[in-house]
Amino acid sequence: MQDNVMTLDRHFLDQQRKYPQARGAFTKLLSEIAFASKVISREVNRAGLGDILGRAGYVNIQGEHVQKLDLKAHDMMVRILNHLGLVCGLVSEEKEEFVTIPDRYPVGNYVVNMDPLDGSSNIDVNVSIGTIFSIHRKISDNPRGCAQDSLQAGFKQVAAGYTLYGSSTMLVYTSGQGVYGFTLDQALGEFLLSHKNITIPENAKYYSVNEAYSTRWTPGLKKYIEYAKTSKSDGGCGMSHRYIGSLVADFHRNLLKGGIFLYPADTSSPNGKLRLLYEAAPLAFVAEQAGGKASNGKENIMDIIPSDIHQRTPLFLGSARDVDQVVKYMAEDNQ
Ligand code: AFP
Repeated sequence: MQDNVMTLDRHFLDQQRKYPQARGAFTKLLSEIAFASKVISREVNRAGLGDILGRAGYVNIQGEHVQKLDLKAHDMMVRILNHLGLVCGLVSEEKEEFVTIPDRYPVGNYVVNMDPLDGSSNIDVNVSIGTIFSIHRKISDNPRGCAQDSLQAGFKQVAAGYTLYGSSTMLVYTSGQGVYGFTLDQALGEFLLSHKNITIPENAKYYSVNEAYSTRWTPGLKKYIEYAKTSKSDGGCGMSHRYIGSLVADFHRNLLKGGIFLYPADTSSPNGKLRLLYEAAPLAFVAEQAGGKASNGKENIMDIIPSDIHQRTPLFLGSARDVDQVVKYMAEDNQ
């Protein structure tokens, strides 16, 4: 193997060596999240075999109950995190309450907020989906953690990232020292460094929004989208529109190519659709570390102090200049 091939674990070790006081707990946690992603990736790749192996909600030929893939992804994550002794609890899109680690396992000083399989309505049609994760340090006095540990502002995250299950499986993460992307080599079963120090292009090439909802938008947002279509600021003839409807995939494209992702509030969803703790905040951390920005239209996503573990937020995310621009247009709505 070439000397410059960097596996994820080797990268984590190199990063850890920069901090002599580090004891490796955090590195181990990231490494196990990566392992869980590999397991989920394998399941996602088998998703098309649903009709042959048994559909979710039915019993398969071995007589086992077939779980929906998003619940399965949740269970895989939880099973892996339970054993580590590094995490005291977690918030998952799949569970209403803060999930504590069973008493029979030791606990540690981290909490994980996650969407185990985001974009799950895309699974049946073979469209890219992803896992999103965010890690905080425990702050409560409760030795086994509680919701307070998850309800921290985005700027308190110690690491965040996502795994995209697309034409290849890619893990992208930040721990506040830049953004790194690793592509899964299926034959080796290893994530290999493929994208070092990712920076988001300054000007957005794409705008990503569900335009079907445009009649419910505010005047300021409508004006921004017109601007996006016609802006010649980049010497071009306006931005192109790309929308998959799978947040990780839409964000990942925009991160690499330059773009802005918008999921605004509208007249029927006054707080938007996306979740602050395990969708908006982790991607905001990645975007900021890549030189981009994230806003709810008024406030920086990273500064919002959550009050509910499943809190929703409007989200404007991507190239800095364009996030600033949409915020400026939307300020007109408040005048
Ligand atoms: P599903 O998990 O129901 O597929 O929702 C995906 C998602 O949470 C996010 O990944 C997308 O960006 C967004 O919803 C798409 O929502 P719309 O279908 O309303 O555009």
